[in-house]
Amino acid sequence: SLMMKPQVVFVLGGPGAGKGTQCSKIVGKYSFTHLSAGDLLREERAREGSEYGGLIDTYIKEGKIVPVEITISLLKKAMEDTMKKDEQKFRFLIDGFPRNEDNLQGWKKAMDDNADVKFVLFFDCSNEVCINRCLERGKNSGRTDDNRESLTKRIQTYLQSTRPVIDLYEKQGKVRTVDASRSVEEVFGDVKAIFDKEG
Ligand code: UP5
Ligand code: MG
Repeated sequence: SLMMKPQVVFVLGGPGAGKGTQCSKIVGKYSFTHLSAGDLLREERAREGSEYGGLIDTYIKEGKIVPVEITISLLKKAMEDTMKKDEQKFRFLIDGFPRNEDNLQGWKKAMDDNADVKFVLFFDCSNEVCINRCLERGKNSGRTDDNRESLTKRIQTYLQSTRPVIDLYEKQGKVRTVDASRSVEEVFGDVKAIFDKEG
């Protein structure tokens, strides 16, 4: 087919590091489509008739990582739908994925031949700043995991399962790290420099 092969930037970082915030800003300036794996899972949880709603709900509250078959099917469908509507839209920011070895294997199996991962944008932020941002947001986010109990688990999962994924990409020279503990505009300054350079 004449469709372009999807180009992907994975966006990783702890809970509340600012992945979603920065992705919105990137989309405003560069031609990317933002797909947040967490948002897609929350939508699927809310969808009437979803057979995974209950499972997703439990995993999110527990800060655990949902089995990759579910996440990949949502990501794949979102990418396909985007490209079907507008074939110029083949560049994606995939936010909050891959988070563990299972995610990595699932991506390899389903997507390695179907998409190119250009680099991994890593928002580096201390656990303390991450927790405080999420607690602050939790005052009115309605997210079931923006509370101390869930946050402790989210941080634990991040350190145990997601950091090793970032380390793996680091060894391949694929990680672009940004100090995410600064203001939104300062962080975006570094992000712009990366996207201007990578094209
Ligand atoms: N904020 C942002 N940037 C700031 C800055 N520079 N200075 C001050 N404040 C800043 O930001 C968080 C809050 O901080 C906001 O209030 C923002 O205004 C402020 P946000 O941009 O939302 O950060 P983000 O990194 O996107 O935080 P998020 O909570 O979304 O990260 P998580 O990775 O925890 O959440 P996600 O939605 O990706 O995943 C949720 C759960 O879904 C996971 O725990 C897991 O259970 C499940 N999941 C899977 O199982 N598999 C997946 O593949 C993905 C998710
Ligand atoms: Mg987010």
